[in-house]
Amino acid sequence: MKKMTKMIKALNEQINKEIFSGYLYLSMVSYFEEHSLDGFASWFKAQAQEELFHAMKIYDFVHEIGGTVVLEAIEKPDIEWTSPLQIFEEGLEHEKFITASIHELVDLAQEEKHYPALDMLKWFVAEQVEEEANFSYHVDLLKMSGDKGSALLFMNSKMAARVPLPLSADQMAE
Ligand code: OFO
Repeated sequence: MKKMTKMIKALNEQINKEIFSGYLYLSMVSYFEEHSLDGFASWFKAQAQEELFHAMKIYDFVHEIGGTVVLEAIEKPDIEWTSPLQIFEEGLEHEKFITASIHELVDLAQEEKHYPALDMLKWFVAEQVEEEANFSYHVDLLKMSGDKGSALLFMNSKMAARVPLPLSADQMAE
């Protein structure tokens, strides 16, 4: 195995967190599927995919800088959800946690004078602003709509505009 510097170790931990994010959002998809909120389910499937893309961005970067990717076990996400609002609130909290983690990586890259990592992480700093804004916006909408009734159904139809890339064999065949 190649050398595991502090920076590479921390990037490996971030890969794990990004994959966990995807896992968490897939767990949320399940709630929406069970409640026939297909638009929300579609939005969260796309979100879960985006998290895998985030993980792969770091995964590829670690290899580019001559490091080793060491994949660890992914934590089990929560599976008990009570409402769309609670889900978005949990999502927002999770994104704040990820933002803090990205900022710690930036601090480390600065300390270590790891300029390539600093450059790569700029993308994530901007992305986290978007991630938090996205969840926060939906928390606000759900609070305004009362998290149920026709407003929720209207929101569900709007959420359907965000679709994942083909995920299942059925979709691939379409
Ligand atoms: Fe990877 O941004 Fe969300 O978690």
